[in-house]
Amino acid sequence: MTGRAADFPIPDKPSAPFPLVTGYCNIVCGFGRGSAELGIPTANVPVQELSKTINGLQLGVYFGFAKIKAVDHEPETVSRNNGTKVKMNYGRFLSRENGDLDILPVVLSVGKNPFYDNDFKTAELYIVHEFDNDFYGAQVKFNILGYIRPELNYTTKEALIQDIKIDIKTALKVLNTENYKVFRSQLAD
Ligand code: ADP
Ligand code: RBF
Ligand code: MG
Repeated sequence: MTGRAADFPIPDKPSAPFPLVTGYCNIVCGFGRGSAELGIPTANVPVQELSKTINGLQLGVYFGFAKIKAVDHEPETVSRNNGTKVKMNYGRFLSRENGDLDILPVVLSVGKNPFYDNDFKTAELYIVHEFDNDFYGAQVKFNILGYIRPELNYTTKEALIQDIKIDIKTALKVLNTENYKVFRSQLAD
């Protein structure tokens, strides 16, 4: 799981500019490709809601912890740019019993998704947890504890998926070490 050419060495504890922590950010809809095409859903957050420091990070893959909360709002259906519809449930199905509200490991992609030819930057979080429902319109607060690799272009969808799976493994391994685990508490209220 180590040794990909693009991997950066991960220090044994977060080193500057990390840790970075956000406030609660809105979970908005993107193109809907994460789950549909890659089988890896990502909660998209507007980059304008992120700090200058986070926006100044190089495009690539990062890891940390995240915590989601529901927003008190009536469900609403919105249209994507491509015309498909998304039902925003504002997190009303999030379940404490299922662990959905826990502080969870996250891999974060800050990039322009060259594989999909986007010309704008997105910040997307894959939260390492099985949710029974989506949670568009809910909010997420997260920290960034380290950097895994730069954003890459891929010739196949399978190669992108495979690399994301390696990112997830790498993140889980590091987040499980004492010097990183302690930063879960940054997200406790
Ligand atoms: P979009 O392009 O609209 O972001 P995705 O296919 O990436 O579409 O799906 C994202 C949605 O899936 C998230 O907004 C969230 O509501 C839901 N979701 C379900 N499980 C997860 C997960 N483990 N991590 C992130 N989002 C998840
Ligand atoms: N997209 C890319 O084009 N290149 C990447 O290197 C890349 N790395 C990613 C790493 C992770 C951990 C995640 C969650 C996503 C990554 N993506 C990457 C973004 C992917 O293309 C995106 O999630 C889909 O376009 C759905 O929005
Ligand atoms: Mg997404």
